[in-house]
Amino acid sequence: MPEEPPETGKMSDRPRFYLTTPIYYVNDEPHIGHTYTTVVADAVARYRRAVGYDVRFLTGTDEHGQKIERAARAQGIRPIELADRVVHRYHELWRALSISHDDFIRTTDPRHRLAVEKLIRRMKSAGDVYLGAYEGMYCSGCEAFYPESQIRDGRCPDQGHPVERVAEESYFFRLSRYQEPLLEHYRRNPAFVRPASRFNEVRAFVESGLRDLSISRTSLDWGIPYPDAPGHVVYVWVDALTNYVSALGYGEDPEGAPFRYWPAQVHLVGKDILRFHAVYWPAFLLSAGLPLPECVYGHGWWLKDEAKMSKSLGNVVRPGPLLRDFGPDALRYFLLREMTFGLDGTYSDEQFLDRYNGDLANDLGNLLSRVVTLIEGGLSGAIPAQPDAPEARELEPAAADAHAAWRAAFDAYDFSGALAAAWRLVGETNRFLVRHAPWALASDPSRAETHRAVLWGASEALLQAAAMASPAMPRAAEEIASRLGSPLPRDLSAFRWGLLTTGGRVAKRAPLFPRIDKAAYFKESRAVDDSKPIQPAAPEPKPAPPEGVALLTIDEFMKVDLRVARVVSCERVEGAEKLLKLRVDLGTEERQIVAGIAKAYAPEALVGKRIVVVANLKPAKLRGVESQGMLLAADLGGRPIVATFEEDVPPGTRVR
Ligand code: ME8
Repeated sequence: MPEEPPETGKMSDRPRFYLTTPIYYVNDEPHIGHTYTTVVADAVARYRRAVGYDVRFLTGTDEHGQKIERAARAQGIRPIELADRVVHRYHELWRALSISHDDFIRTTDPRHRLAVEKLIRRMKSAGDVYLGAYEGMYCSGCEAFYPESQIRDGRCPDQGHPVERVAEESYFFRLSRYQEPLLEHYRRNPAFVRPASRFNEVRAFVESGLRDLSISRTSLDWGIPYPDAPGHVVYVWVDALTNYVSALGYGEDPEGAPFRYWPAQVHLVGKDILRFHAVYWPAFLLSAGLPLPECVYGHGWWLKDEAKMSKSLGNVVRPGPLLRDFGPDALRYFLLREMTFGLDGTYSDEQFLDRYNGDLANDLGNLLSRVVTLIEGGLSGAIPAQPDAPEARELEPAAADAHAAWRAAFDAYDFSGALAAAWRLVGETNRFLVRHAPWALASDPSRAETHRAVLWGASEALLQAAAMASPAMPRAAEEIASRLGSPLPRDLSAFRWGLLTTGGRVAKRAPLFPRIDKAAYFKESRAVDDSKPIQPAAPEPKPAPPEGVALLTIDEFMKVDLRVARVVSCERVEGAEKLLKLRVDLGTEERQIVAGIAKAYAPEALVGKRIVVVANLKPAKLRGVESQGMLLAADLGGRPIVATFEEDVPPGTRVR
């Protein structure tokens, strides 16, 4: 059953819904795993707004700790410089994907530091903090200690990252005290952790006994100074988890003041970090006297080649190429539709294209073109008032059913189910058109009313489906509504038949989701998955070029995709004295390029420079290192001089 529609009225009367994503580490650029949680959160936020909630949606970045410090050192820059650079990428990506967050927290924000200090002081005054010494196996990949018994071959049990022995003085949080209070909370709140199978794992972990938790580090500078303890910085997970309240002003509010939107209705996280959210975070909150979130949802992983995507395995799929080739709504749709929320899912280019062609180009896109063309041809492009003929209501029960199923599924975090409900209506509408064949009715004046009713009914049903798709595909939904000459309905709390604007004019435009020829796509385009570029097919044998320098036609020249790229980082290739390996930003994606310029350039001299790259060159390996393009340089008697720009040209700009 869908939740009761909340009462409408003044802003403050609306029920609140505070939801969060994890804050992402800034040691690496976002991949589709990070994209997934944020797209899910955005769909939930949009859905809740549409059914009447006062929504607060938070995302952000986790910028302190050893992991970030090391990544910055490897690039020869300060941690804050790395953070600023990667945060910029997150902002760009969220904008490109129409993410509607209300706030973006960075753990380097002053407001955040105040909140962390306040939380620690509260835990201390509760008698839950003491000074001790820690010796143990630390995993900087997970930023967590593990018991020695769990270490296999020097690697952590959760994700297989290398661990190292750490011994230092540390402040401890009395986590052991919270074993019973946590179990009690779990008993009283059976939906505190979802899905239920993961709740069982969390419960079993707590039942097996909780050890006190080290919450400060002395071997590290890159963190929030631990209050009143020079030389200590706050353990990065205490720091990170506090973001959920620091963004609400916890640190800035006077002691004890209630702060708006807390507690959260849901923390959306991947299953990799469920324990931090379902055990440590509630224990900190209990200690600090704050209410606990209503639910922590630990979703599954996107796998590639049967493994979780990770930079170290080199199997990540980045959103850039998918966005470039298919647009934001196709990517959002795929992520929400293809994965059963809570379970793991496997990414493949093939599946992406199948979903795109099947659901978007065929089912939805064709319905839209059909309806618009029929109204243009048969009704001079104007949406009539709802006709009296029964065909105008024929799809109403299907739409009402779809709406009810859509609400129930969204309330249950079943995004695939919610979209399936909307697509059932799309399918019904396509069948309805085939059944009534309005193209035949148009020529029979005695059936004019039926003709109008069929076209009106199909348009209305399509607008209903677009509204249901809107939390997942906000731009496409707006576009569909606009092509039907109606505003996209904002209030979706209750089903209502008759959303179309009478007199609205339909607009015929290019296909919303043009069909992609799969074979040609794989052959011609760069890979959907840029972690493993699919090699273009071997070129056709060409006639031998004429002697001397051949003249090119403009079309031939334009086949070379020259782009401005910004050098993000650059290093020597071990064992190859001529080669430098560059990471370059191409606007929509990053690439690795290997160039034989090491004798002429120190790696750091190139970082930040804008260069010209051949972006559609077949990837090649140089000394075993993959190069995904080529940079342009003048050849001055064997000395390369890299082509650069004097002006600040945005990465990705075409050069011709
Ligand atoms: O853990 N499939 O940050 P992080 C699905 N800073 N989701 C994935 C994924 C995959 N293959 N890979 C990553 C951190 N994610 C901490 C969090 S919160 C207070 C601190 C998503 O950059 C998923 O939500 O490693 C996962 O929990 C998160 O990205 C981890 O991001």
